[in-house]
Amino acid sequence: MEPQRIATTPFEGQRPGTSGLRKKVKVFQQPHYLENFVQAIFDTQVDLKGGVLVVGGDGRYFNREAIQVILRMAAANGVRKVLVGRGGIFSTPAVSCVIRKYKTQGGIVLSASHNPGGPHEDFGIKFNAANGGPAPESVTNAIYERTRTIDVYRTLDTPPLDLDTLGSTQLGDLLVEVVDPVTDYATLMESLFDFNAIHQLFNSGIFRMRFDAMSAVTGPYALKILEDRLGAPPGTVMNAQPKEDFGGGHPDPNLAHAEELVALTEGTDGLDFGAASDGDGDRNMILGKDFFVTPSDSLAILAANAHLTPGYTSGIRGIARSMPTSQAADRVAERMGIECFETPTGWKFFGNLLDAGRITICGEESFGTGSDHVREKDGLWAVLFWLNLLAVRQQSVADIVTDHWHRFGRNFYTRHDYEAVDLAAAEGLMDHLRILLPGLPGTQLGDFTVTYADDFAYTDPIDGSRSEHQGIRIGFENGTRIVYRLSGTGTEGATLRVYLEFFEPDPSRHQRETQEAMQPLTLIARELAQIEARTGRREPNVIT
Ligand code: VG1
Ligand code: CO
Repeated sequence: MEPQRIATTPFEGQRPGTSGLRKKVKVFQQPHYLENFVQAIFDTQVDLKGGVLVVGGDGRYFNREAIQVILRMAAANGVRKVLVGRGGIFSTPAVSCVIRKYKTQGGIVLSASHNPGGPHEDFGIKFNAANGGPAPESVTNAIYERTRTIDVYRTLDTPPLDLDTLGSTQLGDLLVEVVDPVTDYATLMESLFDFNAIHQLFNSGIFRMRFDAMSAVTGPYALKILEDRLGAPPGTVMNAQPKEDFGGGHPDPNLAHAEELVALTEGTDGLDFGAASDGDGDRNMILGKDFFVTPSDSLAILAANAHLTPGYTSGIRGIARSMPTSQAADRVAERMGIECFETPTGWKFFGNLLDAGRITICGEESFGTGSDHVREKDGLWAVLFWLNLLAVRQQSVADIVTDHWHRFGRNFYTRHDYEAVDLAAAEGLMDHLRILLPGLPGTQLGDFTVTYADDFAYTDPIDGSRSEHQGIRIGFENGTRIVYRLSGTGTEGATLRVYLEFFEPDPSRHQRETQEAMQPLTLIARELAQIEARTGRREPNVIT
């Protein structure tokens, strides 16, 4: 079985974004497109030669074909062993778990996360390093540079391998081991949380919950952990069967896309707890009865209560949040006397801090929370964390959150997304804001005085690497902020994200409705950026 050398030419635009290379399936289906990117990984990540690689994805359309391509190329590029999830399935946090547990040289995750799947929808690929985390910018830049000059890739001419039967097969010099994608991950969760307490909560007969897997990758994980191990009643996991097109929906756990679940938590008969995860299993949404927990609050609450769970009894070392995430976590860190870091958007920026032991818990406003147990955000981990808290504190979700606001004050928070807007218009809007920045400090916008205005740049405290243009921040007194960013995960035009936040110390004002309370700031944000004039959009199309 001689490796073949196939001549190729570079494709434009193979630069990974916030989380890997994401494009329409049709783009990935072009001859050599996927192969070029994969070869660029092998050409730049030299430890993979003779090493072990983990491969799996969220099961979306094109997942299986892509895995066959990667296996043949891994064999032709001298990889010694590949661990692939049965059926080609691995959630993103499970890949991270397996890389770390077996000390492999890295992993390849196939997913476009919360973006829809199917022949006309999205696909994605990303490389995770030996620490289990998404490759840092130095690595993604090297991979991208390689795609610009690539002229040959290596593969084998072999039929597809069976991915559905556990066990090992030889592919040339490569050993391909099909493994159960759930077991190692479930074992890790059991080591972090009080499964007995959660089991008792389910047994109490007075606690009702649903977990919505959104027809995506977490179905098998949630069935095994929630229903089999923790004894939740059958049917607790909804939409548990992963589908190539996620049943036609957006596998995005938010109030707009998880409507069915949200409805189940509302009204007199509403569930006590609702949770959902995204396409690749790294996001989470947490709901109580008639209650939505913002991801920024969730991060702060998990950090403040971590000592109540077995995995974090000795406390946490530090917290990090992405820049647009609310400053609720900062208040917890301050009270606990621990460090708090503000990083650019994207999980890859947490990796060094986690590896260096500077932080234990981190999160993003985009429904992502995680800890040093892996190097990805982790949807089911957050759900189990909340279940553990509910079991120990014997309070409702709403009471836990309200209690937190009483202790720390409330950071009102919302994000407004303007999706699929014209790229040039979106870039023009950001340029316009950049020009305004130097003149803003000291000026009055509505009732607010600008205290700082900048284009966020980050210097990694561990390796000193610098990342610029990570979002426009306009700060006012008392932590009030407007942040503007363009998405780095979309595949059509541009998506403008506007993040709004203000702090309310007065408990008598904590129960206000968020969008209403935010209205003055919303109007300032729209006007300052000339959103309607520049994009033609009066209103955002997704509000979280
Ligand atoms: C979005 C979120 C970001 C998250 C990223 C990947 O990126 O804002 O916080 O890390 O998605 O999440 P952007 O560039 O579109 O704003 V996932 O669940 O797609 O791996
Ligand atoms: Co995701």
